[in-house]
Amino acid sequence: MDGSLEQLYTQVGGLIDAHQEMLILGHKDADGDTLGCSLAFAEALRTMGKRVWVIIPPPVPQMYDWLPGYDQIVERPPADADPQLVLFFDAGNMERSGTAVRHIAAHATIVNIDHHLTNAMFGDLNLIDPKAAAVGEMVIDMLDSYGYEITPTIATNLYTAIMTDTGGFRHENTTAEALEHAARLARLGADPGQIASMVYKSRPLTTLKLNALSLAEMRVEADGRLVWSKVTRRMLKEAGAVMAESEGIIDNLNSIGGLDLAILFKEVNDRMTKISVRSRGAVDAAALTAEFGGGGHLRAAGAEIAEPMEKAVELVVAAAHAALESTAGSSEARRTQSR
Ligand SMILES: [Mn+2]
Repeated sequence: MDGSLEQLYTQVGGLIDAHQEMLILGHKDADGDTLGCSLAFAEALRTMGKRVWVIIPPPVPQMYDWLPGYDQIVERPPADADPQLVLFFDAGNMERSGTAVRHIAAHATIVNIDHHLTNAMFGDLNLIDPKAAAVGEMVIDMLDSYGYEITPTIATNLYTAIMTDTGGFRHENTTAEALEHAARLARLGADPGQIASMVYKSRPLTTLKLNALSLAEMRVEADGRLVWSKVTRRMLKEAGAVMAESEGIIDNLNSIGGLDLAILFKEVNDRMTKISVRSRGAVDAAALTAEFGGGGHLRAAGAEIAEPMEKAVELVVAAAHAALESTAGSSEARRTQSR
């Protein structure tokens, strides 16, 4: 951990000492990292006698309803509360927390704890560590620096954060440090087999049906370097699924050999299309989504585009080809090298 980050952790510790009531905010389309961190940190704060409310923009994914503390997620703080300290975990920008930000008091102090390269630095304090595989790793460091005990339930939440953000310890962000943190959490009571089975082996049939419908319309372009597909409202209806169940489709696309860019288009409504992007080699997923007001990581990013599906496909596929062309040299070199 670098020194300036450690200083910021100490500053946040001072703020926590100075406040009795606080809000924890996650991001919409909540994932294991934002949920695990929010629930873990809330437990630690409650143990210290603080009043804490965890707000996750709805719909909160049901697939995580087994996480310890999930049932304590609320839509807003109670009327008698006036939390003046707000902690964000894993939110690249305020918009990522949707309407939940309405519950922030005008003069509240905002602490932004994140690992996205593209973080908008919206907090009064911004604790950003792009080297952290998951914000879960940063939360471990914070709890350690405050001397908070990592209980088995905190360990379960933080292990889930690290496991899911590394794609089950498979993505490039799976560093020795991430594995060491995970090992420590396993020693403290997280059950790796159980957690993996809750996350990866508990999918409803409707999720697989949606995968099948989406993959059937997969398109391959640029000599196999670009693969894209979509999830339409018609597919959701046909599969009996909700949009949250499309989460794994992009990783299915990204499992194909030889590609540099995988894109999934999700039809929210007539005027809004979301994209998920995965990249390899010299192609930067965050840079591509930034062209459309989005962001994320080098290898995984997303954006919300205020266009109907067809128009979004046209714009993003064109930008994808441009991104691939600008990295053509390095990709060719990489292919030659791997032979
Ligand atoms: Mn994350």
